[in-house]
Amino acid sequence: MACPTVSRRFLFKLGALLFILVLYVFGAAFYSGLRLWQRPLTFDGDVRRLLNRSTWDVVDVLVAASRLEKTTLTLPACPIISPHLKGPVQVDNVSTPSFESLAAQHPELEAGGLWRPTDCRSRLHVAIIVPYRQREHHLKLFLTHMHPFLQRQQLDYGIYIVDQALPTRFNRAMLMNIGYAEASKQANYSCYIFHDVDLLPEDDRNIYSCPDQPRHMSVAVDKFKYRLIYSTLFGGVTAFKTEHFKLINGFSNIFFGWGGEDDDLRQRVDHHHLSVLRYPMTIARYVMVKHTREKLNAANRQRVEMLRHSKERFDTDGLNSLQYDLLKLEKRPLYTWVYAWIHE
Ligand code: UDH
Ligand code: NGS
Repeated sequence: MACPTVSRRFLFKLGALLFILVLYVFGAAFYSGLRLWQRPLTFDGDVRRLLNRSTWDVVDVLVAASRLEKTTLTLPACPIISPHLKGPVQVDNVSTPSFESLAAQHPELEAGGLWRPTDCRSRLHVAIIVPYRQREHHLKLFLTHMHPFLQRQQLDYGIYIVDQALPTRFNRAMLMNIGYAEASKQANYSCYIFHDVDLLPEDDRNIYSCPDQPRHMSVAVDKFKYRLIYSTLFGGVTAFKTEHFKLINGFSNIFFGWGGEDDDLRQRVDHHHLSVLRYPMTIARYVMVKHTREKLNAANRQRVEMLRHSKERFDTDGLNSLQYDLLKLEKRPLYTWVYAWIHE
């Protein structure tokens, strides 16, 4: 009768082992759950990252998913046309509140100048990338105007101010690439809008989305009497689906000083057989805030010659050759500040 004794002992050991295992599983699940409940979750930041992990972060994913369901997933999709649009809007290009009072007016913003509707699930996940240096007055006007504008469009958006450290010559195009690179580390944006700080849209039916082809947004600017100064103009504000921006290898990095970088970008679009869309002139209207040209952004004398050879560089000069030093990335109340050093 040795057999039943052995098997009883064996069964007891097995039972104990199973008990410890179950305790371990529940303990870890409880701990993971606690960790996630303690802070706000974002779909892109948290769930995507968790989904990339393996083993037992499955527990994290389940907890995250159950929380999302309570927040984002059960919300209805936002209507195709936002009910909050006003059409033509007044553009204030004079008053300059302090950043503090502006921030106080926007308690709805998440740190870093992020926002998404709370009553519906946005259809659009957009990063607004702004090249910047020493234009505080413009920046205040921009933020004052843009946050309410983008919110009326029910976008899930973030504003990234990409600030070039002194004293190298200004490089608008490279700042756009840096903005793209840094914003894409923060979230999985499907749409990038590259936006001069001195352009303020006058009509909120000018939706900041990225359609199936790149879009030139700043079609009719007051400075040019609301006319397109040449048919292939691609400066000011442009919108790209992420895959298209990657496809064209972003902007060129070699245009220091004013001019030409937008024409180079346009050539990249054409080269990849993409077309450029535009909203009607009656809607895509902008006010350009007045300013003089900065010394470190003097016209680039080589720009015309450089444009002649653009095509030779498309595959080697752009996102895949981007080099910079990130001096700081700060999630400020109204925007994410990306402070970068560019070598010339
Ligand atoms: N920018 C800065 N700081 C600078 C230079 C440029 O923030 O020192 C940014 C800003 O976002 C600006 C964008 O780069 O909107 C484009 O630069 P820009 O405004 O100088 O170029 P734009 O073609 O205007 O819009 C040039 C007009 C020069 C004024 C001529 C005066 N009659
Ligand atoms: C073109 C420039 C573009 C510039 C556009 C509008 O001539 O970079 O004017 O400039 N191209 C070249 O110089 C080759 S604006 O009047 O808005 O400052 O964007």
